[in-house]
Amino acid sequence: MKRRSLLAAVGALVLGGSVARADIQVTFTRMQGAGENAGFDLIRFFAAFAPTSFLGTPDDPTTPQREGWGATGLQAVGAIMRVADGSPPDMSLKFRFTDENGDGFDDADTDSSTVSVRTNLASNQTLGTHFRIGPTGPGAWTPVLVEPAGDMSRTDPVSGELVGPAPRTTYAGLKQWRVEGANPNAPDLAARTALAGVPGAGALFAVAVLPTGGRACVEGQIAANAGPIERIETGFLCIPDPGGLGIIGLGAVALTRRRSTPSMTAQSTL
Ligand SMILES: [Ca+2]
Ligand SMILES: [Ca+2]
Ligand SMILES: [Ca+2]
Repeated sequence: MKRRSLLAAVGALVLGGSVARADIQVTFTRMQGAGENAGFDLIRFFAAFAPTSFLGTPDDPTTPQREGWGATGLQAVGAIMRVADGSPPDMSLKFRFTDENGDGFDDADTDSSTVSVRTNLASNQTLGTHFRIGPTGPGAWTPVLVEPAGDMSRTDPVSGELVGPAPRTTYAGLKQWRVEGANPNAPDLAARTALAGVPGAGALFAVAVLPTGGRACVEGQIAANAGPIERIETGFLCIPDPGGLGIIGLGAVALTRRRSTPSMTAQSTL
């Protein structure tokens, strides 16, 4: 089967809302960058589940069967993001660099904590590639793994000299990276929406910034604050497909339930 017909088939399934009982529906939008991101595209990944889905419906304790999980928000993601195979060889993900820990050396803002709003038009100028669910701050977004390591600069306390490679070096020319994290105290309530499955609806959890026309792939796991961990499967397609649905700038990502677990864990494992 050609890729394009595969994509069409998956798109039809997801839009039909019946992909193997996937409660979390992942969609993306693609926008042109401006300002610092001129010459780049921003692909935003969203996750959503309907209030009436198995995930969003509470369990009725008076019945023996489980009616639903009663999840209220998106909480955790563990995923790899990469630029699609077949991209031009020099194509890589673009990160935002600012000095976040005040040591005089730029850090890679891998959670976009230095951009206040991540979904408005203005953020097209400033966002870098990142993963994040919900707000940052104490008890909020907590990445437990960022790979490659070294997104934050370290300096010698005596000499003030940089210890190890600079984040600007480590995060230059990256074609693939990985994050696992959760928002234990502030799940993103935007994920529970009647618009689940509509491109751009729900909670933003990842952004890929890459040269105009590039394609990004995200694969891994995602979970709400109750119910099973679900699997993100864009690996065999990557998006947006320039010859397929991606050409209109909107699309849907296939997502299927992989296994049932009684409760969310803060640290999902790939
Ligand atoms: Ca019940
Ligand atoms: Ca720094
Ligand atoms: Ca940051």
